[in-house]
Amino acid sequence: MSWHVLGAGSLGCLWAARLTRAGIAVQLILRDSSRLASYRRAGGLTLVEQGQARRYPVPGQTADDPQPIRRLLLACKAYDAETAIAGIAARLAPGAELVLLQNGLGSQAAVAALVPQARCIFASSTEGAFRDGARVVFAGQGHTWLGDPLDDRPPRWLVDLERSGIPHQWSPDILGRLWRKLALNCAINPLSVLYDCRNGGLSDHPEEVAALCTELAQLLRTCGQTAAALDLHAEVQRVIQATAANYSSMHQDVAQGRRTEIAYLLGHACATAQQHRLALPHLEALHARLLEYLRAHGLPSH
Ligand code: NAD
Ligand code: KPL
Repeated sequence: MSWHVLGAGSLGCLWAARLTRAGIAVQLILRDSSRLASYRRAGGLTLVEQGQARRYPVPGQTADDPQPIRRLLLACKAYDAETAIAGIAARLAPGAELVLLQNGLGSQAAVAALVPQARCIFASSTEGAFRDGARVVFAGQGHTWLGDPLDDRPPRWLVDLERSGIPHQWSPDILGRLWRKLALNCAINPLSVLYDCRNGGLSDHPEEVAALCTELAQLLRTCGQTAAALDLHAEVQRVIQATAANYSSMHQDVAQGRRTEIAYLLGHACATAQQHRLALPHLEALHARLLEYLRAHGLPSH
């Protein structure tokens, strides 16, 4: 059975290349016919691993292709997810399964509501890849957790990921994982943007980080995510040390003038707190400062 991968960006190409070289059929869905034409002219996608570039002639198509979709990896940004799914919803075969690779929270529920006929599997990944012109560079080994909040039975196609050497694990608590990652991102990424520093630079702002962790842990517990709240501050400090030399993904987006996923990270945290009538003054102030910063830099604040 063929996989469809929607989004020929960093993670989409990384998955498509590994599935293809394991002999698994993949179709890459590109945004429009002009992108499809240039993709075909290039002879497929190019993945760079350990300095070695290799081309994979993965077949491409656009959303209006008539081929039914049974297994889809949604590999776009969180803010594009709903529109992207709406564009292919009519092609989903009965029993179709979707893997939602978006960071943060909010887009997965919105997508699932659009396609109630499909099984939506949520993913949280620590793999790292970036685009370098037309090529995609596999920059950091990592792991992907997959899970379905409505059905904890693992899908049979996990064998495809094993065959493809995609490090993964089925998680019975994928929402807990996504919340924990969201909390880490909320404690680190916005401050790294506002102080324009590498993650290690946050060691100079220990009180601010600690106050955010206290509020984020409170939010997680209020949402019933008690395990995700455990030792959050200690993990944030550990991640700051371990990634001290790196710029956070949000910092990289802002530095390169790209739209951020703020609405699905800090925006989602603040909106959820409001739904629970939970006052989180440090988190709200951080959100307001970040929105203002993005506006001042001409970037979308949603
Ligand atoms: P990306 O911007 O590199 O790729 C997204 C691709 O989707 C782009 O090529 C875009 O044109 C395409 N796209 C958007 N809407 C489309 C549509 N309607 N039809 C067809 N194509 C469409 O993004 P990415 O870095 O691969 O990130 C994807 C998600 O994975 C994000 O939520 C990100 O936070 C998360 N993530 C990324 C990494 C990483 O290292 N890149 C790591 C962990 C998590
Ligand atoms: O995931 C991250 C990111 O930069 O998006 C880390 C390294 C955990 C920092 O929040």
